[in-house]
Amino acid sequence: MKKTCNLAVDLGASSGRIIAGYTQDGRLHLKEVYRFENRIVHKNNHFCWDIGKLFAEMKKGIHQSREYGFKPVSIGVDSWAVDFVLLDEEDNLLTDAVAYRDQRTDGMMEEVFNIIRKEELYFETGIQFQKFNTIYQLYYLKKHRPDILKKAKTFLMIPDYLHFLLTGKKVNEYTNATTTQLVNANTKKWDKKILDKLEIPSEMFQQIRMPKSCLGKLRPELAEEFGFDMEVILPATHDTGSAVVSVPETDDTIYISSGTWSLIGIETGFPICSAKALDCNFTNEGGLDYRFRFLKNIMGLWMIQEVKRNLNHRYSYADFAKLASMERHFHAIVPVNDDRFLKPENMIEEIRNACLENNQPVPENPGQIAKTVFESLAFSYQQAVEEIEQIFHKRFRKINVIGGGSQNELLNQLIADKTKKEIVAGPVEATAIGNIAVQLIAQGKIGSLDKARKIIRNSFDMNTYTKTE
Ligand code: ADP
Ligand code: LRH
Repeated sequence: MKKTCNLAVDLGASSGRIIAGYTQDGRLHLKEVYRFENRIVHKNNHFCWDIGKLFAEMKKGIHQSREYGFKPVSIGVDSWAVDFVLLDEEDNLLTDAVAYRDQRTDGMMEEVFNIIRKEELYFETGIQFQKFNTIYQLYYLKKHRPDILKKAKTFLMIPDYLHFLLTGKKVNEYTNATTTQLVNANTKKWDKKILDKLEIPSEMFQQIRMPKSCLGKLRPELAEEFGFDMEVILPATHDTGSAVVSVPETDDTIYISSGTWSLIGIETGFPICSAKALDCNFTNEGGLDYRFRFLKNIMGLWMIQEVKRNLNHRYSYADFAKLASMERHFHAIVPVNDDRFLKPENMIEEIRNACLENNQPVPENPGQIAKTVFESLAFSYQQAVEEIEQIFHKRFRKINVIGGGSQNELLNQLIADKTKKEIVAGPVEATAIGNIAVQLIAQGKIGSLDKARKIIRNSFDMNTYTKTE
């Protein structure tokens, strides 16, 4: 007999995975049924995501879950934030899924500030300033492709579009919608005032729906193709929103969701839009049960992903951590959050140039390059921790590192050494776990977020690191 499960489709910028989750003996269990590489492709003069491939891979994963002996009862999709597609009146794609690293938004943020004051934008939305936020992507279209905006009838973010392909229902999920910088932090609705000022048509935005909402069953033709039907339930479709669901303790703990990006912050009950928060560029992203993720983006392991690519994938991530740990006496720090590292031609050269310009030793071999990346990230985390503690007038005892990057033992140790805090590493698949937990809450199989966090705490191994003497 097949085993009942919930499916999480977790689309990261570096890989997509379809993970089956089920509870047994009071614990949550996971089985990765399918994983594929995700990357940015060059298309029509822009860097894009291959949205057709993402859907095809997701379908493969669903088929694969049956091969593993599962009977999925529900599914939910999450992905990286800010990116979107527009549909015409016949629901055909009007745009490619242009990726946030594309240069089309260069200069757009400054132009938007000429129309809406930066402070006003922050106090309305609570969202940090990143040049690739959806608001600046849409402003680019308004300026340079008004023909597209004119034809657009529907705005859907990446998981919204995949949910639409699964069900035929068009909605904008709340947690991801907040990352557009177009949702009012107080009303939790699309901010019509901002949209009107920027002359972005507000009619193309859909109803904002909360995580845990059920979108209904699969389109009949898909149910037929799969040979079974299931519910589509909205998780926190922003991957970071799902990941933070998996942070078991939130009171005296700072989290770092460590993947392509490092998202460092805490969970709050309300948005904090103080002058200091603005000054340090912290964001207030919408979360489950109207909680907020007060955090900032740090360039993250994207840097090592690019180094790996530049070296033709000769080394694995585990190799980089090992080679770097052998470079005990090499130390160099680069300002990881500089835009120069967002999409450089060659990451290794960019890191070396930054070292030269900042009077740092220049890394010569893969171990030294990796050491520079990890040490620079740890340094940036330490700065962010200090900012958080200043903003909250409070000292936090622990840091919980979650996501793929939590497997990097060297980085975990560097964070412990720099911040002098206890580091708890895991779970690795925090995002998929959070996605599945929300489906289980929606189905009444887990009572609440707090209960889900307790179950997660008891279900997955976590490693602890403290400062070396
Ligand atoms: P995303 O969801 O953004 O694609 P992940 O959470 O999957 O990111 O994390 C990917 C990162 O995890 C990689 O860039 C890599 O640095 C790190 N990673 C993955 N496997 C290992 C490993 N075995 N050892 C150390 N680091 C790892
Ligand atoms: C991490 C993430 C992050 C966003 C970025 C675009 O995957 O969703 O929270 O800022 O991608």
